[in-house]
Amino acid sequence: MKLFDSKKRPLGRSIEPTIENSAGNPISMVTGIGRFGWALCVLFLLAPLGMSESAQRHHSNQSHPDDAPQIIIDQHQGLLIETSLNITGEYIDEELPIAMTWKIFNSLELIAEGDLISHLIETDDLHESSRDSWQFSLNLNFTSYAPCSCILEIEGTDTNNRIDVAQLILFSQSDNQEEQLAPSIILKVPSEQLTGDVDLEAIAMDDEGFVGVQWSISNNSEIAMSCIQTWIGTPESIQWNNLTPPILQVNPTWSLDSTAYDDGVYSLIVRAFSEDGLYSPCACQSIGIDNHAPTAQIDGPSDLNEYSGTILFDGTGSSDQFWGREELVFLWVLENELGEKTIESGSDLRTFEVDASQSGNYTLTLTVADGAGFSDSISHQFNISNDVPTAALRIGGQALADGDEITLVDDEQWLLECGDSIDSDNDKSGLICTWYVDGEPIMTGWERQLQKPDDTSTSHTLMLEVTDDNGAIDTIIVTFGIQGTHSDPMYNGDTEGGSGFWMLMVITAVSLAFVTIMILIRNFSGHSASIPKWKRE
Ligand SMILES: [Ca+2]
Ligand SMILES: [Ca+2]
Ligand SMILES: [Ca+2]
Ligand SMILES: [Ca+2]
Repeated sequence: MKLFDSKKRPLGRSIEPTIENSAGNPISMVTGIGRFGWALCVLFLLAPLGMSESAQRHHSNQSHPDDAPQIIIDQHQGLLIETSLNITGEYIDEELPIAMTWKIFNSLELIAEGDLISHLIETDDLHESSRDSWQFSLNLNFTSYAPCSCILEIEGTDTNNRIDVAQLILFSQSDNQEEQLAPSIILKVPSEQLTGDVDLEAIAMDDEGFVGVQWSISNNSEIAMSCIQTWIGTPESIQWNNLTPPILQVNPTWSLDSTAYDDGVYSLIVRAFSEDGLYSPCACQSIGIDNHAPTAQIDGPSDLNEYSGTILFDGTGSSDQFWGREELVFLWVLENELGEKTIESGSDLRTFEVDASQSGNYTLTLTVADGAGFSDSISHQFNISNDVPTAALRIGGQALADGDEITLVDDEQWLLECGDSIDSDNDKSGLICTWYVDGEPIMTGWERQLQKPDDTSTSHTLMLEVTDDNGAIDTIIVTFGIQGTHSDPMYNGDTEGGSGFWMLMVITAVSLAFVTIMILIRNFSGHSASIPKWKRE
């Protein structure tokens, strides 16, 4: 957004003060920890609760930040220079800068500039952040600059293009004339993103000491454009607020109630004024005002069945007034029934993926944080259900249903299969088939051989038990026996009854035939047959 757009940033102000200042600049440490600082704090607080690997990975990525450089000038503000001055100071960072320059402004005019990078000499000093430091020394001849209400600006850029700027107010009076020198001003803003009451500080001096300050805030786009420069001329039609010249000889500080303004981008402008009626150029800085918490939103399913793949939860509906979603840091925390957490965070990390193959009750919490440290959280509970498998059994290639009875051809073994069993795609390949004969588990496997039972005097039961990764079970029980033995479930029923019937029929038929034949024989032979007769003789 505009605030962080380098094109609109006044020259020489740090790019991301919320990050670098946590290591470098004590001013910003007081005011806010910024978006990433906030996210890190949340992660730090969550750490003892147990982080998943992904969370720790994320955390470790941020545990070696590249801090913004820090430039310190040894000389005091408001120095009066007669002819020449030796400026000394330190550059503090992890490594040497890629660029380091100095510039001298007289009012709005750049009157001299040069390179400092070749003037850096490493020191043995150890710093709080255990970073290295390099000393610089710069000889400036002011004879050609006087009279001058000057500001020396030293800017260093590190390898990640992070910038620090140090500014020093200098006055140089010409030898021959006692001209009144205009005051100069340096504005110190604790952060680019302001919220609530903000303490602001300026250094406003002329060659005789501290002077008064006027300040103003504007959301005028032309002023915003000119704010690209560190110092600008006084904008037209601007309402100044006066800070009366301090009685004590200190830098003016004042409190800005940022809640008096809508969230947005503004230009903060200050100028110094002396008792002589002289004004400094205006120091201008682009600031953001944010006094409203963002709102978190999660879109995603609440109930679903397991499958191979991921469920996408979408936090795109989260938003922040004026600043929008793009500026938000997203922190996702997924917690399962065991209290195990998976944590992911990142800028505008709008979506979160969950493995759909792991059934259970989950709580997904999204926290979004804006640049001012406001945040909002929302929790979404969802359940991934496990499908109970459906067992499917084949013996010798024939599909059987629960309760079936089967007569097996007399053989030594028969092929058993359970591969047609049904479950969700993620569970299918992991199904366990356990085979029971007469209630005894004998083997597991998708394809096995059923050995011929030793006892063929009675029928047997075969049970297939199909179990998925969640322990959900389905079973099929069939009764089997071997053809031609008493074990055949059909042996005592249709087979025996049928043969008895046919036997009876055969016996009856044979008997009938026999009787018929006997009758026929008697009939044909009876009359002609000689019946033995008694002879009288
Ligand atoms: Ca650095
Ligand atoms: Ca906000
Ligand atoms: Ca499962
Ligand atoms: Ca299942």
